[in-house]
Amino acid sequence: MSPPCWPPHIFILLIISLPLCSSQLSSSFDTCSSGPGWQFFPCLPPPTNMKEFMQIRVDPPGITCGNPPERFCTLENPYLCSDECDASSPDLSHPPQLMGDRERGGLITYWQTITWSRYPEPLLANITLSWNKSLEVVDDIIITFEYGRPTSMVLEKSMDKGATWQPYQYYADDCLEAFGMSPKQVSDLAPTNLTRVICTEKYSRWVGAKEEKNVVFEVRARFGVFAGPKLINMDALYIRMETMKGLRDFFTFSNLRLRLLRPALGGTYVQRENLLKYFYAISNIDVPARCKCNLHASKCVLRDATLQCECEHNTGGQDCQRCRGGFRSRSWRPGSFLPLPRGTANTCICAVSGNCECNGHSNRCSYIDFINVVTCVSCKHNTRGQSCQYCRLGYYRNISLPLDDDNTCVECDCDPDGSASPHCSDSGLCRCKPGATGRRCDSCLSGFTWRGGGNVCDTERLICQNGGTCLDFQRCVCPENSTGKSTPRPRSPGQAPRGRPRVQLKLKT
Ligand SMILES: *[C@@H]1O[C@H](CO)[C@@H](O)[C@H](O)[C@H]1NC(C)=O
Ligand SMILES: *[C@@H]1O[C@H](CO)[C@@H](O)[C@H](O)[C@H]1NC(C)=O
Ligand SMILES: *[C@@H]1O[C@H](CO)[C@@H](O)[C@H](O)[C@H]1NC(C)=O
Ligand SMILES: *[C@@H]1O[C@H](CO)[C@@H](O)[C@H](O)[C@H]1NC(C)=O
Ligand SMILES: *[C@@H]1O[C@H](CO)[C@@H](O)[C@H](O)[C@H]1NC(C)=O
Ligand SMILES: [Ca+2]
Repeated sequence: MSPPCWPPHIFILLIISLPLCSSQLSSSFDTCSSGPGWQFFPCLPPPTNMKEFMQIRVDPPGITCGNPPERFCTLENPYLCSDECDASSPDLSHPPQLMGDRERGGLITYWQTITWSRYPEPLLANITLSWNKSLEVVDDIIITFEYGRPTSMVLEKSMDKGATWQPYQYYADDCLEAFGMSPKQVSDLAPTNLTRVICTEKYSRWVGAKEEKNVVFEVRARFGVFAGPKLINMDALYIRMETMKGLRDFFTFSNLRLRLLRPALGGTYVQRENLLKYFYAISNIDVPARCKCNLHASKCVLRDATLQCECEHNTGGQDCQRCRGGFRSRSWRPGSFLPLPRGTANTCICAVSGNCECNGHSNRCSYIDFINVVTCVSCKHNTRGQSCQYCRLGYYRNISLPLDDDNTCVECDCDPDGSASPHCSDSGLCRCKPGATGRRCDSCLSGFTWRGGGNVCDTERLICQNGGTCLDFQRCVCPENSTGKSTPRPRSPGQAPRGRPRVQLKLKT
């Protein structure tokens, strides 16, 4: 079934083998949006390499090489400075988008900066990656440097689309010297201090440019602190995600920034006579993450060039961070992984907030989880239906009045003797017995008279007294000066219907 909804225990494993959700799920796991019980499964969009969607910005202006064209050499061949960067030549330019492109045919493409020719002024560069969407990292962020990794850099993140920033991890060949921090590794972290920001020396030392190109922000190892080194016990991680303050936020970001503070040196000091071999070059940035949808969506789509959760559970907003209109009878909550393994949807529940949901005929509604439907309850003014949009049986719509008018449903008022049913058509026509006619079936077709139980009078029983005569079994025609029981008065409006004086039936007794 689609859309795919990922059961929690394959939260990580998906990234390892990226199976198709639908074929991977056993039948006991259902999708978010269809089938009984859908609302109980944790809804998560699939993990994606978010480099496909990132906006890249580099600072300061002019940091990218090639304008004007420039020669450079590499740390492996420091005296063969014949390579050239030229922004105007497609083959020799190194623009920022080459950090996020898909490389084909083994050809490595990379962004490259100007060289450190202004030494000792520091060679600084910022790379800001923006998604304009809250994301949750699900595996290691890997930045691949060509020609050596920086000896000093900071990875920062923003959770509010760039308004505020915080450090995520420090990297230096000497943490104490560069940042005044003692060097740590993720393996030094315990469950209690997993969200601590550390400085690591693991990715900054010079070991030969070809061998170690990657700078990593370790996500898998952090998950492993709870789930075990092979991430077998993911339940433990989910429980922590729910219960440990700040843990889910730690893995959440909307922007990342790399602050490159000192390039690879290829040795212990800077060779002033050959500054053309110092620069930064990044060929790839992998950001495996998923849209943060607060466990209310199983899909995330690009809409108007912005990632957007396809919210379920009556939620809305880019991150499904609020209840949809009409569903605000209790405050919004994120979905929960607990209880394992199914989690809790924390669906938003309906509330009639104005006249629109129930057409003004009810101020109560009920949400039926099972079929994901909101229904108005106790429709007034003779209405019925999911939004009180129909007339009750025995009533019909007065189409010259708006649907939300109190008098929009008019009683059919079908004649009980002339009609085959008390219900009428949408236009108010009653269904007549043979011989009867009129909207209400309260008249006789010509050639027919009221008979049987409906007869008012007849000649045999001499019901018309004082010289009155029975006309058409319907009424007594009285002599001029005579009134009385058996000389019926014309009925008054609003009483029994016109045309057949029902009251006179009493006379038979
Ligand atoms: C990089 O960003 C930081 C933080 O906003 C700022 O202080 C610094 O000046 C920026 N560096 C460059 C080279 O733009
Ligand atoms: C960022 O996302 C918001 C919310 O979806 C949207 O309104 C805005 O236009 C987006 N901004 C950019 C620059 O794409
Ligand atoms: C985290 O806590 C553990 C155990 O309490 C401790 O050994 C370790 O040094 C701490 N790590 C950091 C980075 O503070
Ligand atoms: C329908 O509504 C109009 C406008 O109020 C009214 O004039 C008319 O009598 C109504 N018709 C019925 C059958 O009640
Ligand atoms: C009614 O009129 C008839 C003749 O026209 C008369 O015989 C009779 O007495 C009158 N009855 C009454 C109650 O006035
Ligand atoms: Ca590339």
